[in-house]
Amino acid sequence: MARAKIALIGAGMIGGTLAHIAAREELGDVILFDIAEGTPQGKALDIVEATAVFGSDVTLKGANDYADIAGADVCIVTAGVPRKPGMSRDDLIGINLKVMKAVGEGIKAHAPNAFVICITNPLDAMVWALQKFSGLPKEKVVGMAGVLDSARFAWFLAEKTGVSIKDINAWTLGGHGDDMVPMVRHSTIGGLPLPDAVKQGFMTQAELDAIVERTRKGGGEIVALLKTGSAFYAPAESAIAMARSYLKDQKRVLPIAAWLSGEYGVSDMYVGVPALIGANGVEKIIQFDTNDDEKAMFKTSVDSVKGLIKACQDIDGSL
Ligand code: TXD
Repeated sequence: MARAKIALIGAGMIGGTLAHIAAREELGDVILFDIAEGTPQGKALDIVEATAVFGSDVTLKGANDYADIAGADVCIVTAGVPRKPGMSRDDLIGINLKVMKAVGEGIKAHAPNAFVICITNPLDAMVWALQKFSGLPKEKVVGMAGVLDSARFAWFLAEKTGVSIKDINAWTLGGHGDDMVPMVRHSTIGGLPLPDAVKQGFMTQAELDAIVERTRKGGGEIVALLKTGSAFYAPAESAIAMARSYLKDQKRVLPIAAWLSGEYGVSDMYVGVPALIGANGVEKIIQFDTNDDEKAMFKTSVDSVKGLIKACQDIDGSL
């Protein structure tokens, strides 16, 4: 069987890290695409030389022409500009919407059968625009944010309680903004829902509240430390988990930005929900039961995504 072809659109910090992980894992042959000349070629050459050391039978190639992504099985999109300190994700909207138009048209022309994972911020609006610009089926276009936000939530819980990260299952839903919804009742430590973990003394309620708050601001915490860009290791790992589930038909249930048609009371937009990813793309949306508080938080988050979509429509009349 031929090796999978993975096209990485954007060869910046996340794009390069994605290429490195995909190569180490022998997930498939990698095309690293960017408008910057030299960067994708240089990174591809650097990583392909490393395959001699870690022994992976994959090829990597840098590209500035969309023709090189032809027939890709997976496209992971990081093209655009990242946040600088003091910038909100929404400030990026004008610049990155234009980038999504170019990328969507490139994918439509050269890789219409791909499973597309958008990472570019503001995520929930950019994945929506990318689906429109590319015209690909909605179950084949998804956004990565929830896996990352949930990973941060899980790690903060592991650090606080001293329980192995392997035995923590954390979920965040909603949009990828500071009003995302960490699902306290549905997240577990060793199978115990977090409210029960508090009762059993793993942490205090105040400590749990602080972790929820830190999760919401997790992206900004890294931006403030790095000063010249945003997180890239954990975002890349998160997108690879999604690509792997598609390519290997693993049918993992992951929190992703998925197109909703009535689930969670939301229609015709992308928001973070648990979804099963298999060989057909998004095969099922999993619906958590939500109480009034959770519903209200989810609605606030959905409303801010609606605001971003409206801003996109104001900028580009074709949307
Ligand atoms: O959870 C999440 N979804 C995120 C999202 C977590 C972290 C970062 N998140 C966002 O990912 C971030 O706000 C950015 O919008 C993207 C990519 O972040 P990265 O850190 O990789 O940004 P870089 O290093 O600036 O890389 C972007 C590359 C850079 O090489 C540009 O030359 C290229 O994108 N670029 C383009 N490539 C192709 N086509 C076009 N039009 C283009 N414009 C810029």
